[in-house]
Amino acid sequence: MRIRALVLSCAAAFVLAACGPSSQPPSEGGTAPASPGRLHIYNWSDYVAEDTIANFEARTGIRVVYDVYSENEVLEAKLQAGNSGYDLVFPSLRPFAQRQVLQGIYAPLDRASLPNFGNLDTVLLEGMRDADPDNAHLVPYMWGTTGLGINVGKVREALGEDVALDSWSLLFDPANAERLAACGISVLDDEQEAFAAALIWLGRDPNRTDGDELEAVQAAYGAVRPHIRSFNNSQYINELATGETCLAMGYSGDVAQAAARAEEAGTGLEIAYIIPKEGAIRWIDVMAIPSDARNKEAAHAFINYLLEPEVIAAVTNYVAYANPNLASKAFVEAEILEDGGVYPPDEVLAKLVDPQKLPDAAQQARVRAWTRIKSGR
Ligand code: SPD
Repeated sequence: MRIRALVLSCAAAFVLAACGPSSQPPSEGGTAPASPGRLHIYNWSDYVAEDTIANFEARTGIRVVYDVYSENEVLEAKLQAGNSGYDLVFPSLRPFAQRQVLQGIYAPLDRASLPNFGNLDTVLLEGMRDADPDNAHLVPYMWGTTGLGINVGKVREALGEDVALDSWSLLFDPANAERLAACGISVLDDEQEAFAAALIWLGRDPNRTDGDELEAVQAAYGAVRPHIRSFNNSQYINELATGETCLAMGYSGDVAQAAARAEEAGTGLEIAYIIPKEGAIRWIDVMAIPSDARNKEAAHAFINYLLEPEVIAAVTNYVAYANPNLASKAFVEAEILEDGGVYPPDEVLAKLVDPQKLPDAAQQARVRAWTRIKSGR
């Protein structure tokens, strides 16, 4: 996958326009009957290169059963129920993996089986230690941001040629949303991301819960809810690529993949990714081995394989997400390394916020409010 970076007129907004391949084959939410000698993996959809799994199988002889999901909550429900059948999973660090470590859901890593662990960025590892003391259970896989995917032509057609494509106002200003409704607006069905986007747009701290944040977020979405066509975490990739949606709250690499699919299909659509000037969430997804995994040895072998610089660089080149493997940078395509939507420059990094684990009651209140917001009540 080759990613081309275009910096928009606004200094804080970055665009990904891309050309290249597309989706992963496995079905979503499959069950995983445990089977010794096989490795059962449960990962986000659209999150490995086309040959990542096949190359591992060819090299090791281990058969991989690979299922995908598009919501942390789906993974968490399976892990908390126990006996998920999975040997390796990929939760987001905060609050999910952090909470799951506290719940004893993960086995400690056997560092002796991970000789490639030293390739990881020690600054990022240090920053994970409050969630996973001594980095004992979690290995960072990819990180990214949550911003806006934009069909540049259609948005300009609706809002004017000179519209600044640089702000959450494209979504939250009711006048904009009303004019974009006809070409299609989608929002992530992810309460953490949805709350953070609205609070950041309002100039507030997305991790605060002690004020009127619930009311403020409900009011922000209430004003634009009639103009939002759908809430989803993975269909928006194709919807952007085919022109069904013109504005999507989305994950950085997923929007780049939409741009790639549009270009590959010869649609002539320009799909851009922006990190809004007001700021955005920066998240980290990690690898972890459930305590009840049957094939921990193969899980370690797969993690160590993904820690190989050339292997993880190939994933980044394909999915357009940044990886935390410093040694891999030599193998990441220059266009991706230089793309501010994938590896944001310092002035943009300074505007990114790491989500924090919220107090339980506040978290539950957000989940309930999000359900109300989506239903339009
Ligand atoms: N297609 C891969 C998407 C990965 C997104 N993970 C981050 C979720 C943070 N809420």
